[in-house]
Amino acid sequence: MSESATKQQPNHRAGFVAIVGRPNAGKSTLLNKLVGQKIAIVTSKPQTTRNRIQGIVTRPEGQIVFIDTPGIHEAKSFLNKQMNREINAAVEGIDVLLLMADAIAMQPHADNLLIDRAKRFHGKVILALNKVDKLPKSKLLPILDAFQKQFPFAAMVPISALKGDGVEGLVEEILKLLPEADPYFPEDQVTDQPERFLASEIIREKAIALTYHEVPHALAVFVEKWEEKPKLLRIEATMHVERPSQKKILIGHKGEMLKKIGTQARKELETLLDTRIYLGLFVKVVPDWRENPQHVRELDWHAQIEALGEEQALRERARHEHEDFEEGGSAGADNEEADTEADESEEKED
Ligand SMILES: Nc1nc2c(ncn2[C@@H]2O[C@H](COP(=O)(O)OP(=O)(O)OP(=O)(O)O)[C@@H](O)[C@H]2O)c(=O)[nH]1
Ligand SMILES: [Mg+2]
Repeated sequence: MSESATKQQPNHRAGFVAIVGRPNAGKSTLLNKLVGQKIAIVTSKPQTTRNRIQGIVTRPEGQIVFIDTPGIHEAKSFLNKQMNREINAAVEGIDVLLLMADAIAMQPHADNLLIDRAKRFHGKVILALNKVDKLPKSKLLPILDAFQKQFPFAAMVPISALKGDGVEGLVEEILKLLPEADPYFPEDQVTDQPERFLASEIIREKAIALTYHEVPHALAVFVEKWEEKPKLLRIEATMHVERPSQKKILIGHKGEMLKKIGTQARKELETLLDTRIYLGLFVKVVPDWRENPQHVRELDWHAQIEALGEEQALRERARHEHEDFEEGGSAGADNEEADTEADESEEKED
């Protein structure tokens, strides 16, 4: 990945940085603040982020490609295991590890998980101590001191991801540690996340914020239709939950909750995508989807894009083989590529 995306400057630095921390530490909030727009959803509930997302920060001196990750947690369900795999994938091949700790929710066990991550990484690690806007000043030094004793961080930066305090200082510390390289992305690109996926995430964010109890963790959103017309973008999405009781909460009395989620999501998406939007929302019960590998995989847009790429490559190959055949050859006569998948039938509750 050394191709120049924009013109190179002398001493220009560039590299990849994963933001790792426990659930609710403020990783996605920092990513949004850094890129200057919302690319990752943020809620007050832990374990919101499920996929790794890249956020690209370009400064005259260099470019940092940040990778937001799901919070470090114990893996219980298949979904949780998949989220941990996302963290591992994010840390692979990065230049600097950015550990994020929540200054107002210090937990010894969770912090050990953080330090273990740092120890397993063979490169420079920076600590960002977040939410210092809520921390009494007298407590700051003892916390930093405790972290310094546990691991030799290359830098420790107190920040408020929410307010932006300390965030530019953090960018400077990171840039110092990156190798000299050309930028990886054009300077106006802020994320690698497809708009379709962002839309499903915004819907999920609104639904999580408006509901309670077990709904947030049991919720998955799939965009089924994406039709771009000259003056209107038509989106249809289905929210999957695990139980009829959760479906009831999402729909609400006379459909009021569903309407609220839809309106909030539509308004935000209209601003983000700068177009008028029609948003159709549906709710479906898929019992225990979090334990279903096939279903969990469908949530991963990296896997979806890869599958799409493979599908296209297969189609291309089939087309070429067909052309060869028409030109008189016998290639492709015993093509065994066509793999028929079992029909996935899901329970639908109405
Ligand atoms: N006071 C304060 N709150 C913050 C700050 N940064 C994030 N928060 C809040 O912390 C909560 C969690 O933020 P997220 O950015 O979703 O946290 P996350 O680390 O991405 O969480 P997961 O995706 O669940 O792992 C939200 O309610 C944020 O508004 C901060 O600097 N100060
Ligand atoms: Mg997050």
